[in-house]
Amino acid sequence: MKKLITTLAGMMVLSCAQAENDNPFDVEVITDFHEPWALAFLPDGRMLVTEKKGALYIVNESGQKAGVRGVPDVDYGGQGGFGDVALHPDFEQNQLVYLSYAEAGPANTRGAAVARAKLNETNGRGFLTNFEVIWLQYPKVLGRGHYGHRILFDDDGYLWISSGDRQKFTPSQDMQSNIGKILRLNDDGSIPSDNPFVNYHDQDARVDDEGVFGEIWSLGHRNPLGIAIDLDGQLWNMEMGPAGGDELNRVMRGGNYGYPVVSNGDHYDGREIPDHDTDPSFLEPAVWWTPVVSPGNLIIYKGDSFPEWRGDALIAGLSSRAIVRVGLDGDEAREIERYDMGARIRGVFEAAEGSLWVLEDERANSRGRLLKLTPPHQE
Ligand SMILES: [Ca+2]
Repeated sequence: MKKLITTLAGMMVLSCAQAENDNPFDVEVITDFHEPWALAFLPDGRMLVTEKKGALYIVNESGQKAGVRGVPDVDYGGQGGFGDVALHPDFEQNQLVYLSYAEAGPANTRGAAVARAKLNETNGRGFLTNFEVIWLQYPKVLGRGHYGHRILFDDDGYLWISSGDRQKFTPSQDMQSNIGKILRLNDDGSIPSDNPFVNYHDQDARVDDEGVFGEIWSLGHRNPLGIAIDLDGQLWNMEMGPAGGDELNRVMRGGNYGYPVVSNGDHYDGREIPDHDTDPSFLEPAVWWTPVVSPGNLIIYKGDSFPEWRGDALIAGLSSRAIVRVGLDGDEAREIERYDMGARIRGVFEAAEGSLWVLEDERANSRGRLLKLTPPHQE
């Protein structure tokens, strides 16, 4: 009888907790990290997780971690450090992983880098070999903000990189810089011959044939922290706006999204930036937010565990401390629902079987935890 009462009391506590937080998923705390930034799933269901200070872990589904040796030196500070991790589409054959990170340059400058390396495992110990830098943010500049540096492979094997404006504003419109752009590369870092600006020097006589414009897919971005491909194969990006004006963009080949010329936010020092609707020569966001979401990353949900969410965008929210669900319909998008997570959310990631895994930020009272979200248990 005593045991039954204890169990009932436990159930009451559980149902009270659910009443406070009526999110449509169960949350399991798996483990925690120091400033985790990104997560990628290995074919066997284990995960690679980066920590911003410069560590890479292999983590199993119950939260056991093993450090991976051979990671690059990262320039940790401000928004910089270790960034994203992604697997080559043929990882099972070539064991290649792709990593982004902030790299120190001369005279206190920095820039994002993307490298690939072979992930080896011997007796449960992971280590990287064949390390090769395949992309650099150009130019390296002062400051420690707005690296962007999310990386993504599409179904055709192209490598996408989101490159933030490094808080320098005007390079987002400069075709001889890859800052403030979304870039499309081959898996070895070379430039696909069908990229939109490969022959840009022929189109614009003021530009010589030296430069990075061949990498550029779209421009006029501020700090794109999420890139994802929808069920129709369309690329979307989610970027931090300035004071107001976070943007979800349907990323079009050769598109110019207007930063810093137009934005639905304004400069932090109070100066206005004309809104998007003042200049139709730039592409407008599909959705924008003031007050901001502060995106950590973006995925498009493709699984079956949450069937109503299939095809929707899920945005990890830092200052909004939430996961934001956005419905996509052709070139239209709208926020459907927002799930309060009670912590700054750095990333949301989908496992092969459709469960969702979440990395909290580690700052203020957010604890850097790895969470697993599953459909609620039926009563
Ligand atoms: Ca504005």
